[in-house]
Amino acid sequence: MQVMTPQKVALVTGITGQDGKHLSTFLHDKGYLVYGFIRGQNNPRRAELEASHPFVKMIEGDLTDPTSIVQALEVANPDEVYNLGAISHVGYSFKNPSLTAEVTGKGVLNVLESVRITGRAEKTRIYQASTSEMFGGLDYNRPGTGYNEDSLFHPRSPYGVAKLYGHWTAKNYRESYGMFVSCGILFNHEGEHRGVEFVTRKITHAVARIKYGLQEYVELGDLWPKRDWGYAGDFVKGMWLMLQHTEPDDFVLATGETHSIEDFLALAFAEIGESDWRPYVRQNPAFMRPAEVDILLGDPSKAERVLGWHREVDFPTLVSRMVQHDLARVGVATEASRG
Ligand code: NAP
Ligand code: G4F
Repeated sequence: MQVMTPQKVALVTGITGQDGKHLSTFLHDKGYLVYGFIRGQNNPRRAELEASHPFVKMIEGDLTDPTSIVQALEVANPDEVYNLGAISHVGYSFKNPSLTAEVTGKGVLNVLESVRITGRAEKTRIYQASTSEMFGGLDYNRPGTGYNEDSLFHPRSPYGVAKLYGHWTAKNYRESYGMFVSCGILFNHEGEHRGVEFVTRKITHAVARIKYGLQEYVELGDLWPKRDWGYAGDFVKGMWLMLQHTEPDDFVLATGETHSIEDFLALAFAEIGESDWRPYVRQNPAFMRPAEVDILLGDPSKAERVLGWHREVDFPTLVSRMVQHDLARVGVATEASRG
């Protein structure tokens, strides 16, 4: 007689975001029933997501509204909750620090407490989307070797501060109630689903439009900061691995390499045959931040050793993939508009 294993159920907040899209596909491919927690009465991203990810069952709610989280838990009754929802743009967080604290910080408390008070503390495993922004880029912890799980935190934005509140709240629920809550301290990860408000996608989108004669240049802020940029598809696998591990814990996911925005520009423009990006870039102070994170470099050795996680996509492949994706997308749209 064949023994059927029950289908696992996941509830993903931030379903319309970059990671929500990658993760829900990954979980669906693994046989999960995926519920997506979606914000707003008439979210403009809902139709797009329904078309690209028809297998996701949507539940409306907001991370600032605990009642809606409780209701989502009652409907989905998940084995795993992935809390990806956040105001995630560092620059925007300086403009709306209070809202960022409510969503990105207190939203984490709302998720944890909702799981606890609905009697799911033992059943439901939780992934919390922590971030390398909590380190702040001041390289006094482990010069040259990269930040790891034991490095000091020194957030440099309202976003980083809110994420640190969420991170410590998650650890507190693990220690106080024995809940399975794991925090992924993820360094920057990018790809074809990245929002155009982030620097990598802003650049690749602009490169494609410049190639098709739709714009002449791109306006950016500071170009010297360095980031440890990986591919989002690799990183969502790491989130899942954290919840399959025997113990809840904190893990850094990173590539172990760091590159400047100028490095990204050079590779992106080379992809369309331009050896010099400078004629196509103008600096605009509007895109500079009151405090900058100079350099982020992560040490993923714990995740590699304990979870068997490894990134697959390297930096040049990431840039090439993003530019080619945008060239194809902008090319199709341009052909269509020209009839
Ligand atoms: P993203 O593309 O900006 O997506 C953020 C998601 O949060 C969107 O689906 C957004 O929904 C949702 N959201 C915003 N406010 C909400 C609210 N009040 N209630 C419910 N949902 C709300 O971010 P991402 O790049 O996928 O990142 C996923 C998570 O990982 C975030 O928590 C981010 O801070 C963290 N993280 C990201 C990186 C990275 O490099 N990507 C690195 C480290 C950590 P709407 O469609 O309604 O706006
Ligand atoms: O692409 P960014 O906006 O990403 P940032 O600030 O590193 O944050 C991202 O990664 C974090 C993990 O480390 C996540 F937690 C966070 O949610 C988000 O996904 O900016 C990268 C760098 C910064 O130094 C910024 O000042 O690019 C610089 N930059 C220069 N010109 C710009 C621009 N950033 C943006 N978004 N837009 C510009 O025009």
